[in-house]
Amino acid sequence: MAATFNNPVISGFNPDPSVIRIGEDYFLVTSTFEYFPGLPIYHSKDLLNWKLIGHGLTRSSQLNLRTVEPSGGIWAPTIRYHKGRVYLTTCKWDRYRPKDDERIFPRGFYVFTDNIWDDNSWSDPVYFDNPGFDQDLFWDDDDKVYLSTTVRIANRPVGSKLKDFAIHVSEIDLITGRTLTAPKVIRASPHGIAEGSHIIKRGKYYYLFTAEGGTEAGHQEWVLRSEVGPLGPWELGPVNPLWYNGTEEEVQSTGHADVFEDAKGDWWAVFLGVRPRLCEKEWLDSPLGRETFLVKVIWENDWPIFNGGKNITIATEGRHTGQLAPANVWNADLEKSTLELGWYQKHTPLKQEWSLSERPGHLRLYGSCYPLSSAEAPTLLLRKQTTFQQRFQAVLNFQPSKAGYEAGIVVWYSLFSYASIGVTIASEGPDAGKRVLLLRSPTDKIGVLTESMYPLGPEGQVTLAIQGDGLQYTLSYNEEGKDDSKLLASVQSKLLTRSPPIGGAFTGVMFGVYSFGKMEPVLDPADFSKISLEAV
Ligand code: 6LW
Repeated sequence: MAATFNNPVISGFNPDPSVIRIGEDYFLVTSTFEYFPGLPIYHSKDLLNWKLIGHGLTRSSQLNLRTVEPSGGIWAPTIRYHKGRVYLTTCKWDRYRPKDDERIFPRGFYVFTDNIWDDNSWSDPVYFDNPGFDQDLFWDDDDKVYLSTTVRIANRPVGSKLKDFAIHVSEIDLITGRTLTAPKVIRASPHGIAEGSHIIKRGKYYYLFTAEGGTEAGHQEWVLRSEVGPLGPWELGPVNPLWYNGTEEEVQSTGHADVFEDAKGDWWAVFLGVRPRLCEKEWLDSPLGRETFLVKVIWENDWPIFNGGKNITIATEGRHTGQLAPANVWNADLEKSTLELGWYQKHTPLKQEWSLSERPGHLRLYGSCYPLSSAEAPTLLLRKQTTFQQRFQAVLNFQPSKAGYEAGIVVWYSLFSYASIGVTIASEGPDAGKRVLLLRSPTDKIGVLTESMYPLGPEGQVTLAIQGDGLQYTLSYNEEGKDDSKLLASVQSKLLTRSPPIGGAFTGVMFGVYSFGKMEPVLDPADFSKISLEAV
């Protein structure tokens, strides 16, 4: 029997993967949308075990996300390696994609480094001239560079059956990003936007991979090839889509693939997929969002076959073995003076509002004036949920001296959708002036959260916990000196992961610690210790 491994190979919110090989090392990048830092880079030696090693966009000169809506910001990247230099291309939506607004369409850019291991070595952006999203760079044998990207067809004939958004290619001057040849449509699809383009060359053929049918239930991967070059002519493969995972399968919405050769000459593809939850015969969105999958690719008559021509399942056949089980527990390292990799902020922070050195062993937050529902960057540090059954916990030391000062933990989907438990001072009601626990949870109406208060002792630390089981999250707390932990609420995961009223739903659930004051900064530090994420 062929060796099998488990998909996804990178779990939790990690869509639109793109990969390169440098010698025997593989580097993979995924999308980050409204979160900062942007473009996580994962490293692997065996394609199965991936470790986060850094990010491509870590400075506000590279990525200044202000009030961009959910799922705006940084979209599908491509990573490529050419003559010792690594390139990352992407685009930044300053708003979420406005359906018909071409006035603020992004132009895309690349950053580069000669040392992928050093986060600080990535360049500032070099902008392209062509508008579009899902940028891809291809170097031909003569070193000409081609940019492909998805944008609306400029002069689409009225009544055309082809979708309006199509893959366009231009030759560009790489140094300046300037367009040298007018964007040419190389793939327009009759059944959905053509996007997620990646061009590669194998032997005498150029291959164009595209994602079509939208990135949800209809998501598919298509292939074309050309003997001439990136400008075509392109011929459609004999089997298209390459596969299609339907809406009743354990893995769904698969597509947006990047295909590559390993150090031994075998071929593979990474792409995104989701693992919806089946609950009483209803498929519910996965709280983990779009994750990174891997399958083997073989070639027949110079056409690729993914996964032996079979649909994608969690147990996947492939030659690789040696996949390690993911670590069960992650304990935040609070002894260092810098934050570990894997913490994200919503939007680019205006300034640093945390400290790991002021109180050793504690992550100290000085909350800003932005509440969690703010369109700006609140004082909120987030980590991706990585398995369905997972518990996020932290011990909070917080003595608020004023009503409106608050600190706590959150299970987060977007500024419209989250559940939090925090310590604050009640401004009204029976506990006015006293320290209380404040619970916020989503309601049937997206964007509207309910608040409820629970009495708390005047001082002492509180352990806060949020536990997910794939379908719901329970929020609980335990006051210092008390034996039992108290359950505060259960929140259905489907309430959390609904599409926001403005913006999109391309992301996944994260857990986080936060602090904020009501229209003023919090002068009392919120000290978090024993922060952990544990599979349960
Ligand atoms: C990605 C594009 C898409 O760039 O989703 O709906 C975007 N289309 O392919 C974000 O992942």
